[in-house]
Amino acid sequence: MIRKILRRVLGRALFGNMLRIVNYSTLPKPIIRSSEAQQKINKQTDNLALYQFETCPFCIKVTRFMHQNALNIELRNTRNDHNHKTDLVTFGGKYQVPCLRITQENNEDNWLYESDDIILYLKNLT
Ligand SMILES: N[C@@H](CCC(=O)N[C@@H](CS)C(=O)NCC(=O)O)C(=O)O
Repeated sequence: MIRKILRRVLGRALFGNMLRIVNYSTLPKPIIRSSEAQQKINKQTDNLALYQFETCPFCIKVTRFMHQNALNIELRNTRNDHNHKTDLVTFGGKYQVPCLRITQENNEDNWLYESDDIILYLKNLT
């Protein structure tokens, strides 16, 4: 039983870290915008933060999209920072990453789960 759990945990860690290495070594080149266009998009993403961790395949999907589209969004690692995890669970409603925190002008937050929905939201900004 313990061996089975150990094998599963180690397998996941190995898979996640391999994914992380493959991701870093195959990162596509980001698009280049004029500085005005980049400043405009930076303003649009200023109110966003992505809760994630590096070995999560769904998070990698979103962060690759961000990288490719030169979207400068703050990354909040829920594995390394307990406060980020607590915020995600308390205010977002559940512990699932990736999750995009969208702070509106009235300072209220929307918590957007699901990698495909996050990418769709970001696509509409670009
Ligand atoms: N359908 C979701 C799946 C997200 C998902 O399964 N995330 C995992 C990490 S890879 C998670 O948050 N698991 C909760 C945990 O680690 O406790 C998506 O596409 O975003």
